[in-house]
Amino acid sequence: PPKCLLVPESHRFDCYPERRVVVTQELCESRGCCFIQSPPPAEGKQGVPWCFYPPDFPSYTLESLNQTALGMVGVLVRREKAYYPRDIQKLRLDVEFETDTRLHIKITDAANPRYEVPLDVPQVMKRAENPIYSLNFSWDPFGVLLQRKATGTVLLNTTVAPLIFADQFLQISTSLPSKFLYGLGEHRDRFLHSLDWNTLTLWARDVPPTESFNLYGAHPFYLLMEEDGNAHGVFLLNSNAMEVVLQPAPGLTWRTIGGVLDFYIFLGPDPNMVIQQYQQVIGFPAMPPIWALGFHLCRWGYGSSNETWQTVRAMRNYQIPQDAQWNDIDYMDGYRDFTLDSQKFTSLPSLVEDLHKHGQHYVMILVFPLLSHYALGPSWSFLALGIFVEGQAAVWPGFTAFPDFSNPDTHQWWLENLQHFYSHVPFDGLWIDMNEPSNFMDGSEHGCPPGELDSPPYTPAVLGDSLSAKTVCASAEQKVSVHYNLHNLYGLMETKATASALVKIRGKRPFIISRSTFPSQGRYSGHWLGDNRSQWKDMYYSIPGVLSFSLFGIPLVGADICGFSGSTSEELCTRWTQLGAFYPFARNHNTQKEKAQDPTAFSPAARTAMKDVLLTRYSLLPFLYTLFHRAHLQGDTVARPLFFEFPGDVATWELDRQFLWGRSLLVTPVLEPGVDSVTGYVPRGMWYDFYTVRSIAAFGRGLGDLCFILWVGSPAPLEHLNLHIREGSILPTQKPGTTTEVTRGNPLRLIVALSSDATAWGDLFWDDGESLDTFEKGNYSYVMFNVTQVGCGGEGRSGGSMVPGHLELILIFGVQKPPSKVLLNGQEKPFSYLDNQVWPHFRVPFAGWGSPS
Ligand code: MIG
Repeated sequence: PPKCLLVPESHRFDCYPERRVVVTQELCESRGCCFIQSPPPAEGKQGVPWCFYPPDFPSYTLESLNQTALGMVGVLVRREKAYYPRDIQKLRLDVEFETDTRLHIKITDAANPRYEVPLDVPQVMKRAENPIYSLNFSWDPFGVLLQRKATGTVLLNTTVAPLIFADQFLQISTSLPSKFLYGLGEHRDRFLHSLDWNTLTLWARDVPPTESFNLYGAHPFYLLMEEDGNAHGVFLLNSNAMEVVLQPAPGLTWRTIGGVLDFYIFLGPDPNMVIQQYQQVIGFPAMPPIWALGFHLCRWGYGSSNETWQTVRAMRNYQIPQDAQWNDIDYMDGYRDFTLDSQKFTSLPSLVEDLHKHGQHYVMILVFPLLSHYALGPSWSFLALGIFVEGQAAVWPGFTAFPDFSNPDTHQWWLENLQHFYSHVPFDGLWIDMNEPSNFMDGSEHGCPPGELDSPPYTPAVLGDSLSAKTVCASAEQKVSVHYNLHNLYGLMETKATASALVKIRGKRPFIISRSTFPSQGRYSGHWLGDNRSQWKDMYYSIPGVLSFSLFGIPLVGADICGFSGSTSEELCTRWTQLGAFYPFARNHNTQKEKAQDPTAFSPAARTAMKDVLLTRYSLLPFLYTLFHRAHLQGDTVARPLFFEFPGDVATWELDRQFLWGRSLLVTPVLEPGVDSVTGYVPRGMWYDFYTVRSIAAFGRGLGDLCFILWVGSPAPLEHLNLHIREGSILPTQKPGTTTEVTRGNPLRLIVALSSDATAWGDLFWDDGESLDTFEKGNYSYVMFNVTQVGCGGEGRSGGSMVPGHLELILIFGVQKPPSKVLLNGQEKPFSYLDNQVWPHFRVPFAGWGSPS
C-alpha cells in the first residue's frame, strides 16, 4: 500500500521482532503491518525490518487528562486489539513534574495492579516550579512530546510508532534528537553505541563478555548528547527481560515483557548533571573504605593458602603496593560456600592475621549458587523454610538451591552463616560471583514447566533464546514475585543482604564486588567487568566498560588486570597494569591453570614498571579518595569520559580510549602491542605532563569552531604511562607507601597546575578511611585549595578531629617567571625554581591552616 512507501527505511519500526520465524508477507499483514523487503544486511548485522508499522497502526487514545498536585493523570484507551495476548485496553498515565530538571512519566494498567520493581525512589511533595522542559501530548494516537525549553530540541516523540501494552509485551518507541547515545548495560560495546539497527538486550547472564550478548547486569538507562552539547538521560524503571532497539532515524524502542512503563527523564543540561540527577533517583554510591582503592591481587587456582601467602610475601619483598589479597573458590571444601578446605587451606586464618598485621586486607569469594549441606543445615529441610528459590539446579557441588534474597528470612540466615565463617576467617570484604544467578544447566534438572512465564509470547533476544538459559526457571516462585520479574534483581538483592551482614559483622564500611548489578547497586557495592581474556582487544573494551558503569552510578569498577582467561604476555600485562592502575577498582585476577600474572611473576624491568605505576596510583590516593567522596555526596563520576568536561567539543563525544579522573587527570594508555608512542586527543586548554611537567597547549575545538583538532603523539616506552594534568587544578597527593595505610600516614603534597591566568582549584576529603557514615556524622575534614592572582589559600570545614597530617610540599606548574620570594603565612620560605615550576620546600602542620596566603 502507498502508505507503506511513505515510511523511509530509517523510520521503519519493527512489527515482527520474533527471530525464530521467517517473516513472510502473509504473517506480516496478519498483524496489519507493512511488508517491504530490503537488501539483506552485512554478515552478523541486523538490517532494516521488512515488516514495519504503517503510520496509522492502531494505538492508544488519550481520553482524558487532568491536573494533579504534582502533574497530571490521564486515561489511555485502545479500541482495536494489537496482536499479543492479553492486551490491556485501558491504561493510566501518571505524570509528575518532580523537579525543574526531572520528569516522571508512568503508564500502568488502569484496572489491575501489576508487578513493579521494589526500589525505593524519592517521593516528591511539590510540583516543580520552573521546569526546563515542556511536555505535550498527542491525543490520538497517544504520544508524549518532550522538549527542552531553552533550545526547543525535541527529546522524546513517541508518536513514531504505536504504544503496545499487553500483559507480556510492552513497547514504546521514540525519536531521538541525535545519534550520540551511551549507557544501556551491561554490554561489551564501544562507549558510544551504534544506531545502525542495533538491538541491546538486558537480561542478567553469566557469559564471557562478547559483543552483542546480554551480560551480567541490567541497566535500562541511557545518556544522550544533543547536537548543541546539552545532554539528557532516560531511565526505564523495569526489571523484566527487555530489548532496546536503536535505529538510524535516529530512534529507539523499549520492548519489555513485563512490569510497567515507568520512566524518569533527566534534563541535565550537561552530562555531569544528568548522571547526578539519575543518581538522585537510584541513590548515590557508597563511600568505599580507603583500602578498597589500593591494589588487589587475586587468582583462581592458588593451590593452597601457603601458595597464596607466598605471593603476598613476594609482593612485599619487591615492595610492590598491595592492599588486599583475595581467594577464589579454591579455599572451599568441595566448592561449597561457608566451608574451608581443611587440607590445603589450613593456614588461611594465619594468613589473614598476617595480612592484618601488615595493614592489608583479605577478600574471599562467595559463589552463587554454591551451597553446602553444611550451610543448609543437616538436611534439605531448610527448603521448607521457603528461603530458597523454588527448584534446584546443578553447579559445582552437584545439586544446590538458590537462596531467595527477596525474602527477609534469607538475610538472617545469610548473616548467621557469614558470622559463623567469620569467626574462623575474619575476612574484610566479599566478592559475590555467579549471582545472575548462574546455573550450569538450563532451568533445572527437568527443564522448566510449560506455561507463559517460561515460554512467553515473545522472548527478547537473550543469549540462548530462552529466559532459563543457564539460569533458573522464570516460573520459580520467590517471596516477592516470580523469578520472571526478579531475575535481573538477583545480584542486587544478594548484595543488599551481604552489605547489611558485613556492617553487622565488622561494624565498618562494607566492601563488596558483585558480578550482577542493577540500578541502585552503587549504594552497596562495586563491580568488575567479568571474565575477560588476556587480549589487547579486551584491554581496550575495559575503558568503555568502566565508563558505562560510571554512568550507571557504580563508580567502583574495573576489569581483571592482565586478563582473566588465556595467557597474558609480559608486554600486555605491563600495559594493562598501567591502565589498571587507573581503574577506580584495581585488581589483577587470573583463571586457574594459567601461569602466574601477578607483578612478581615478570622480569625485573616489567615488574619495576608495574610497581612504579602502582606507586603513582598510591601517590594520588587523597585525590582519588576525594573523587569517591564527591561521588557519594552528589553523584560525580570518578572515571570520567572526556566529553563530560568538554561537552562543547564534539570531537570528545566518541573518545573511549582515554578517560579522566575527575575533571583534571587525563589518562592515555597504550592499547596496542609493539609501539613506543601513543596518540591521544588533548582537549582545549593547557595540559601538563604529570612526570616531566612540560606543558602542552591544545586548542581543541568548540562547537562550530573551525579550529583544528589536536591529537598529540607522546612517547610511551614500555615503562611509561601518559598522564596529563589539566590547567587550573590542584591535586592533593602523598608520598606513596606499599599500603594505603602507610600512604595515609605520609605528609601531603599539592600539585598545582596553573591555568593561563594563574588560577587553580582543588579539594580534599579526609576521614579515618573506614568508619561508617563519617560524612553523615561529621567526622571528616574537607579542604578547598585556591590559587588566585592575589595569592593562594585553603579553606576548610571539619566536623571532627579528623585532619590529615602535614603538608610538606607544593609543586606549582606553569609559573611564568621566577618569583622573588615565597611567603607562607607572611613568613618567607625557601623554594627552588625549575624551568617553569616553583618548588618551594616547606613543611607546615596542616591543621594549622586557617587561611594561609
Ligand atoms: O565458573 O570462581 O567470573 O572471576 O574466577 C567460573 C571461579 C566461576 C567466574 C568469575 C571468575 C572466577 C570463577 N567464576
